[in-house]
This record gives sequence, C-alpha cells and structure tokens, in this order.
Amino acid sequence: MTNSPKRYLITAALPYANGLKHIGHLAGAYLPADIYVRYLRAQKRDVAFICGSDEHGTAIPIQAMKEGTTPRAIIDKYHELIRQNFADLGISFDIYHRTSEPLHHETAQEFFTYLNSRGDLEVKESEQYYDEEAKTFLADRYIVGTCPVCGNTRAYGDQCENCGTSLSPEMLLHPHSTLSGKPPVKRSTRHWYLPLDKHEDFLREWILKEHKDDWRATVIGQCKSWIDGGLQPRAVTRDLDWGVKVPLPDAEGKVLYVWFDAPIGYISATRQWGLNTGKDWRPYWYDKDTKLVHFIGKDNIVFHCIIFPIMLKLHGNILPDNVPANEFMNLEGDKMSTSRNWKLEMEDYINDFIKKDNGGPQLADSLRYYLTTISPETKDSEFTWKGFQDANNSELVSKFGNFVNRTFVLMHKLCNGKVPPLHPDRFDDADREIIAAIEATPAKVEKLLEEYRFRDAQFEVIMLSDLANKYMQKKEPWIVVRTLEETPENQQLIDNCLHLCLQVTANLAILINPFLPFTARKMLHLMKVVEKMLDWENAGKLKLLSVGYSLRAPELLFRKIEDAEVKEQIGKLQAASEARIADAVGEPAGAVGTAGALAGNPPSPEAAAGKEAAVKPAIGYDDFAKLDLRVGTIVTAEKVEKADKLLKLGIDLGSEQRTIVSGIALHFKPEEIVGRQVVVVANLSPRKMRGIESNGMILMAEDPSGKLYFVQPGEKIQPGSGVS
Ligand code: B3M
Ligand code: ZN
Repeated sequence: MTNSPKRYLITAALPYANGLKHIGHLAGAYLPADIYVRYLRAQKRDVAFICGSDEHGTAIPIQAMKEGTTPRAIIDKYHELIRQNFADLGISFDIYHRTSEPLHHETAQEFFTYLNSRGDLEVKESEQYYDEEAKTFLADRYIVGTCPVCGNTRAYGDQCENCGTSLSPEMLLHPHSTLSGKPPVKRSTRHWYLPLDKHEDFLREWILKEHKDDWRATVIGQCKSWIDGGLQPRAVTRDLDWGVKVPLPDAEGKVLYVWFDAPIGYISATRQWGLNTGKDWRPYWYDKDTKLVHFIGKDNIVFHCIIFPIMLKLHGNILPDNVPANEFMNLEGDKMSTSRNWKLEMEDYINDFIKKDNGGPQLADSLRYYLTTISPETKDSEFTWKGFQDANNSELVSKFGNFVNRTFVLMHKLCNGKVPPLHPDRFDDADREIIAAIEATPAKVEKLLEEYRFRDAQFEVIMLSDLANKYMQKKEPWIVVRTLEETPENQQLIDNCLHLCLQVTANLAILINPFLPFTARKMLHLMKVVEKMLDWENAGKLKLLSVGYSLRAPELLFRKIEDAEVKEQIGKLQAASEARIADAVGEPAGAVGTAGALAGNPPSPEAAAGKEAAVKPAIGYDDFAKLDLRVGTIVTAEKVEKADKLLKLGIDLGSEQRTIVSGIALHFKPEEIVGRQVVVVANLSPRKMRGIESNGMILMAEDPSGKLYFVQPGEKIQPGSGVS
C-alpha cells in the first residue's frame, strides 16, 4: 500500500429502529463495511467502525401506532434485536450507539447551534402541509400520494419505496394525510433551512471533479443528477414532538429533521466510543489524515454525498473519502419489501440456520459468503435460495472446505499428523505454480479490497482454494504412497505436497478472514495457532506453519445446504407473502376486494389504528378508465394447498378462461360459489401466489364487521360484459 492514512473512520448507515432489518440491508451496507474493517484491522491500521440505531424520524411513532405502543418501547425493542442480529452475523462494530442517547442530542444541538450562529442556516416562513382534522403539521412520512416517477399510489412524502426515488411532499401527486385520509392544506410555519444551492460550486468541484474516478459510477451519477437538477434550500427542522429539540427559545414544538440529526449520530457515536475506550475521538472527525468512508445503500446517497458533506464542511469537519453505496438486492424474482412481506430478515436466517442443531456460526459465514458473491456493487442483484445452496455447496463445501479437509486427512494419514518437511530439490512445475499463487494472491485481494470490490476480492480467495485442489489432484499423494515400498524417497514428494497444502491452508485463513471470520477462527483452531497469525502481513508467506508441528484432527468447515431446506424457505416466503395478501382482505383500508394487497400497498396507519378509512384522494376519469372491469362466472373453485386463506378460481370471461387466486377462503366454501357471477379486474398484471399465476382480481365488498360480499350484477348476464 502506498502511504496509507493515519486512521480510518468507517461508518455503516444507522438503521431505523422501527423494525427488523432484512438481508438486503445487510448486503447493502453492513457486510461490505465489516469486510473492509476486518481487512484494515488485519493490516493493523487504526480504525473505528461506527454504527447504531437511528431512533428519530416519523418512522418510529408510525411503528408505535401500528404496534399500539410508545415510540420509546419501539426503539428499545428494535435497537436490541438489530444489535444482536448484527453480532450473530459477525458484524464487528466498535460501537453500536443510539441517537436517543443524551450525548447524541447534545452533539446534534451543538452542531445546529454552531451552523445557526454563523449564519449558515436560513430561517423562512413557509407553507407546509397541515392536517386540519388531526390539527397537526404533517411530517413527510405522514403524507402519501402518487410517485411522480413510477406512479406508485402509496409513495411517501420523503421517498417512494417502489422505485427508491427520494421525494419531497410537494412532489407527490394527489397528496393525502395518513392520519385523517384527507388531502392536507398548506399552512404557514417557520423553519430553518440549509441552503444547498449556495454550495453547488463546492459540490461540483469536490464530487464531479476530485472524485469522478474513485467513486462508483452509480454514486457519481446520482450526485450529478441532483446537482444538475438544481439544488434547493432544505428544511432541517420539523413540526413534530419526537426527535432532537431545536435548541432555540422560540422553537417550541420543533425538532431537528431526522436526516439532519442521524448522520451527526456518527459523530456522537464516535464520541461515546472515545469515552468507552479512552481514545481521543476528535482527530477522527477533524484531522485531515483520517480516511472517512460511509457504507450505505443507494437510497441514502443524496444525504451522504450532498447534504451531510455540506454540514461537515460548514462545521469544520473532514469530508468522506468515499461513499461506496450499493444498489438493491432482490429476492426470488421480486423487490424485497417489508410491507409486502417479501423479505428475508436477518432474524429469520439466524433462527432457521445458525441457531438450529446442525447450525452454528459457520452458517453465518455461508450467508456472508453468498451475499458477497452477489453483492450489488454495480447493479441490482438477486438472492435466490437455490443460488444460496449452490454457492454454499459447490464453492464453500466443494472447493474451500474440501481442500482444507483433504489436506488435514492426508496429513494425518501420510505425515503422522505433523507438518512435514520441505524438499525444494524435488520441486516440479506444479509445486512452483502453487507457491507462486500463494505469493501473488494477497496483493490481488488487497487491491480489490482497497477499491471496495468485495465480490471480486472474495473470488480471488476461492480461486486460490480451487487452484490448490487441482494441485493436490495432480500430485495424488494417495497414489504416491503405494510406491514407497519400492522407492522410499518418494515420501519427499508426499511431504512437499502436504507441506505446501498446509501453507496454502494457513494463507487461506488469513485471506478469508475479512469475509468469513468464523471460518478463519475455526481454521486457527485446527492449525493450533493464535489469532495473530491472521495479521495481513503474514499473507503470502510460506512458513506460517513450522515443520514438525502437530495439528488437530480434521473437522469439516462447512455443511451442505439440503434441498429440503431450500424448499422450506421458499415455502415460508410464499406463505408469509400470502398471509399478508389475505390479511389485507380484512383491512378496512383494503375493503374493496384484494386491491390493496395485490398492489402491494403497506397497511396505512389509519387501518392499523382501526379507524374507518377515509375516502381516497380524487382521481381523474383517465385514471379510472385504465381499469378493465368485466363480469365473469366462477366455473371452478378449489382450496390452495397449505394456504388457509386462498382459493383458486377458474373464471369464465366469455372469450377466455382465467385463473384467479383470491384471499376469500375463510369466508366462502369452494362449492358454494361455483356458478356465481363476479366483477373482475381483467387487466391487473399477473402475480404468482403459491406458485399459481393469478390473472386478475375479483371485486369484493366488506361491511364494518369484516364480512365479505361479492360485487355482482343484479341479474345473470353474458360473461365478459364490460363494467364501467
Ligand atoms: N436511518 C435510513 C435507512 O436506514 C436512515 C439512515 C441513516 S444514516 C445516517 O435507510
Ligand atoms: Zn416511485
């Protein structure tokens, strides 16, 4: 490495403590950050790895409303669960702090006061959305409307969860309040703004020139389109009672905007880490010789590359050296989504694999391994259970694990369980090649890690184990042993092979350590060596294990993932998603048929609070005309296996027969409804449920008690007749 900085400050996005986090989050920010940090630590660099819970913002009170409890109870619950999940998966933060801590409130208030006292903030009266019925200003998350980018009708005032676009409430079409369901009105209120527009020149210079080559193209691209789109002053305060109070006498009822206080959370966490360890935290945020790297998902780019850097610059702090944001990870062909229950939570993986009888921390490494092989570094990627099984079984088990296991078995069989001596005079090309590979791999891995190319870096390590397998296959010590009676000096060939394979094993432990820390430690145990061997400076060395040293009996490093496990997980995923679809039928907000559910809408707060749903915002005739509604006749109806709430319906639409899966099984018996006429949404995109493709949706009405009724013509009519 050429002149490395004096110290590293590595942050991973502070997760909202409003719910469990899924593996998309893990792969997006935490795992790559952990790999990088473990590598830096092995390099003996001075590094602080900072994370913690983001406990402010409206996401928290909204979740409290859903769970019928207080915001405080929500953050206490999820902070602890998420912290433990990360620990179980080997994410090795130096501190996992909380933005609800007094130290954070103090740090954030100081920051605000400093900027405000220097005139870096603007105060403006402005019109903000106000809910006249709930008598409150509406935070971004309490306003829902149509996304101007993708047309999702349930986009939030700060972001569309369908397409990931960052929004402001003004950008939403047909906005309405989630508290009352009514369209909000504008009311005047006073707020503090960070004038992003005043810093455009700085951003252009710093991002688009200085970092145009070392930041990811996807990150530069997003920044450029924000800057080119015209930067606007951004309010950094909100009318809300949950958050860090605005530290001014005339700011009653106002808190700092969550995206103002959350990144300052990195600073307060570093302060707390300093207190815990006795280290001086200040150089980590003020000394230019610190390399600051933010690991985040792509939906956080604007905050980490534009807004927070402006804040840092004004406050006199250092700026990030890089922001290696990842794209998104999909799951089994669909976007991961908490609201649609299409996700794999860290917690579920931990319970189903790591904590099972045949589990253990190795299974954490299996997940880490697969997630890194599909790391969405340059484009969105896709998690599939089959892919997970393949990566585990045919790479970790068959290449890496198999090589280490064969080495240990043969070393015990053919070399008395000790590291055999080396006889360089008997080297052939194959020996020289594997030696060259041992020596060359660390530099390759290192270069890739320094460039934040984690999947390629990990691939290099697996390649070394693959090469070593082939080497052993070529040397065939198990065949050579048969020649010993006639040619006793052939023991030297066996010794050479196993000596080199053992040195490869020691090297593999060092190289795989950042990626698979549990595996590396298990290998240390097998080799009876101490943690210090994992120091990166040992990588590429050929004398890590001394001749004559006796090693432990072999133990398998990984276990296979069975077909049954894959099947079970896919079943679970579908069942959870269907339960959500079927549940939605009974939700007041989803009262008309299964529309809400099939469109993938999150439960609205009013639904969660059990209130009568208000009339949805007005739509134009054009919106209505997009629906193709037709009368159909139910010709077949059957229960869907292992899905209590679903019926598979065959519908005669006159010109064609359709299969529609409907969440009405708890309300109607299949035999009762055959022959009935229904109104069908004929042009709804197909959707797979329990492996059955559903082509359309039937309309249902629901009374306040939750009973369902078919919407049908008054008399029997020709199937296929239009409804308008
Ligand atoms: N809590 C958003 C998120 O989890 C937010 C990140 C804060 S990082 C300072 O995606
Ligand atoms: Zn959108």
